[in-house]
Amino acid sequence: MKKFAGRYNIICFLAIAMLSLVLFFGNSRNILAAYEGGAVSNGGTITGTVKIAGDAPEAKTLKVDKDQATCGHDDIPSEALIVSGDSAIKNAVVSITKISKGKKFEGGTTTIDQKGCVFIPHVSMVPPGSTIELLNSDDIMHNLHSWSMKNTAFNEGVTGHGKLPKTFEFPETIKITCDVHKWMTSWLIVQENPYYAITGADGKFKLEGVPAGTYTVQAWQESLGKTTQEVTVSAGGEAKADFELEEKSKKKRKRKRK
Ligand SMILES: [Cu+2]
Repeated sequence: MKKFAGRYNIICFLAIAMLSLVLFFGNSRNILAAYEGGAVSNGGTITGTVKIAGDAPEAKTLKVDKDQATCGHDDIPSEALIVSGDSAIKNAVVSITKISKGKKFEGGTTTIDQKGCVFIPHVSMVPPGSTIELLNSDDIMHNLHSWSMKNTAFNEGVTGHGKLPKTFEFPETIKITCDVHKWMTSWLIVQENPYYAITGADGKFKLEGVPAGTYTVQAWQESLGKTTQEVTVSAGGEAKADFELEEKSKKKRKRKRK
């Protein structure tokens, strides 16, 4: 009887283990296969500008209070919100939130550098499954701390002129900081599909090769959050979508007044 129970336990254990494996790999494959890339004939474009609602806030600076021989003695301009004279926002990310099929997903950033105690680029994007070289071009120790939930989080030191390759499997907006120098922040967006753009100083963006259809397009900025709108693209056509993002403090004040 004991022998039978032992065998029964082993069979149950193996069955559960196999089921777990099937569910795990099936599930992760589903996540990775969420977007199907291929040729798009007669795709349209979505263009527009991302601006801040109301007056542009005063530009902020960050205090450099460590390793000044390498990082410099002066305060550095904060990149948390860069607004030009005509309210245009730099480094906003515009993307189609859900699209299952479209153009091939290629490109994306290959490196994020820590140079002069600043992350370069400040905002970047990669397809899921990409490996990025996280570099340290300085001659001092930096740290790489990823505040990720879906991808494996890391918090590791990187020596001067060292590098740390990391792979990002799942779509997620990830804040990366250097815990040695508190002013250093970068944002990596592991984007589900290739329909994204990071705005330049003029706040402008262009999404190309979009199959005809109606989509939810999102504009996101690290300090202001996100907003969405429905955009319809016709075959070979150009759809316009301008976005306005509001400062969180202004939103709160409005809510209180209501
Ligand atoms: Cu650092």
